[in-house]
Amino acid sequence: MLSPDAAPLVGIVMGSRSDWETMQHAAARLEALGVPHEVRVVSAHRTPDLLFAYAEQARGRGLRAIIAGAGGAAHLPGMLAAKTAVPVLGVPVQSKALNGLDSLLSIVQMPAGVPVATFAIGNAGAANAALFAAALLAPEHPAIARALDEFRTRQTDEVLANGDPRQ
Ligand code: RP5
Repeated sequence: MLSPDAAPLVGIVMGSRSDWETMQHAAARLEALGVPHEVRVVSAHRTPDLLFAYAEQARGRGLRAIIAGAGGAAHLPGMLAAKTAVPVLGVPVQSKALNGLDSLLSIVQMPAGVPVATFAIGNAGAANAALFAAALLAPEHPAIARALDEFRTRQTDEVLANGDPRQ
């Protein structure tokens, strides 16, 4: 187990506090797997200078992945990826107006040369981005690799043990 005080390896950022309801699922997964992480609101539109500073300092501060969630005109993941080579995992937040299709299309359609790994809309995307970040870290962090393997085994066992949906 990595020390809870260890420097963050993963940054979870989101365009607004209102995205936390979704992005908390990423934080919960990282917490459960013992992955040191930080959580910040960083808006592409409302705090662009902070976005640039965050991206520019990410690698030097030891971040190995950035999970970026945003909704609507979701420019945060793409702009982070434009400013850092640290892998950016984009989570489309489910918007009220268009159910997150706007967020998904804003995040996924990056031009060649500036990649963002794009996940499912909403809670599942946030959870999977965290699991993916843990998988990226696993080769260099045996404790994370073990936690990830145990999670997968537990998940499989639970499904196998509850195969009859009538019970
Ligand atoms: C985006 O606008 C945020 O990522 C959020 O999903 C959406 C709405 O933001 P609020 O108006 O709730 O702050 O930038």
